[in-house]
Amino acid sequence: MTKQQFSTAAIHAGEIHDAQGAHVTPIYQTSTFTFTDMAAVEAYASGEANSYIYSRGGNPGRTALAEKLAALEGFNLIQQGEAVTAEIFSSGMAAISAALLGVAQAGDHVIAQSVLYGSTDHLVAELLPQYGIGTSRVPGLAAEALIRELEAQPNTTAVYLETPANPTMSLVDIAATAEIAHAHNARLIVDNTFATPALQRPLELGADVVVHSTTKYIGGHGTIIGGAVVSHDLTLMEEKIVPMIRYLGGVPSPFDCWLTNLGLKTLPLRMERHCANAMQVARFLAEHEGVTAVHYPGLESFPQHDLAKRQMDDFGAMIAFEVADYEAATRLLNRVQLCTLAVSLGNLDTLIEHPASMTHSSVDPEIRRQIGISDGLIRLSVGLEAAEDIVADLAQALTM
Ligand code: LCS
Repeated sequence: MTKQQFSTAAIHAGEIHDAQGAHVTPIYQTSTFTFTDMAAVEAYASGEANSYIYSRGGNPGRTALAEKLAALEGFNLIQQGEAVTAEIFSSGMAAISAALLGVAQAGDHVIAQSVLYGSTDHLVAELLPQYGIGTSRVPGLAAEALIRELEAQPNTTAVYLETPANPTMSLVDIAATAEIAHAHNARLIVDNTFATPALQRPLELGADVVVHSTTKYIGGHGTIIGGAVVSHDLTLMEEKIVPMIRYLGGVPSPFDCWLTNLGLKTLPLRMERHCANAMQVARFLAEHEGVTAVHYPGLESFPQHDLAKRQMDDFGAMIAFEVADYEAATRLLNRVQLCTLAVSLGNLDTLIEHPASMTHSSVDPEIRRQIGISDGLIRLSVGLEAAEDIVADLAQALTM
């Protein structure tokens, strides 16, 4: 694959050019769709005509976005003749819960890595067990420990991971984990929100299902909440994932799909600048005496830098770094001016936050300490401003 072909797919895949000649996929702001007569109803009911009937089940703009995202996540697989499909949800959490409930039912077991986005952590630790799905955690999904846990829990149907993980940036080897999961009849689900398909395509590395919070880089502009499930297991998609949106109803609005589709077109271009800026910011932080550690996969000092080079095309724009303690973090976060103190990530603007009090406040403090979310940990989503301006803002905020 070339970057040019990927960019072309981002712009053109899935686009609707309708009967009126609209150049850009229109917004189909309608809850229901009309049938001309009973013959059209019969054609729909028999599966002969694949028409839209009601926007919870499907909407053309949602289909367009799903096709574009599937074209990118499955870029090389599709070129090799495989089919990849996607379903778009009203939030990343709706997509993640659909994927997990689609792959694991009551009596089954899910194994997840220990570092996860706070709400995913809550879903795995608290909610799934309430519905009869057992869950356990294996730090980093380290191969030997994962195999032991799979043998101890033979009813495991899903292994779940984020890489890079929110917020510590720790990585998991997708190909190696897929192989182990498959050898134990479990599926691998990967949250690809931080990397995006522009930098990492887990399906090509052996994952069965990719999930996204499209709220982040895919939407790209901080205007929507959305999610997606993507897979080359068409039976799983049709029989397990599609019913989750149809019957649980986590449906995105036509306008949100339209905004997300528009954002996704520039993903490859944005990620180039995001990554270049992040590298400059990470190098600055690594040399600053007020910073005790920098966790960025692009730095040679990052313990999993080789893995990052192997499974990612570039290193992304999320950086975690540490200052001495809560007081030092508070000083920095009160002083930033260009960087905005806010949760979420992947926007055009640089966002900065304190995981222990914000995104990961729901994680038990003792577990937070064990998995590396210290009170001095700060998470930065490096935006598209001039890198020099981001560095200058952090430099003034870090002054003692
Ligand atoms: N997966 C990851 C890796 C995330 O970072 C988030 C949200 C989600 C899933 C959930 O997606 P949502 O339902 O919000 O679309 N992460 C957030 C964060 O770090 N700050 O605010 C939200």
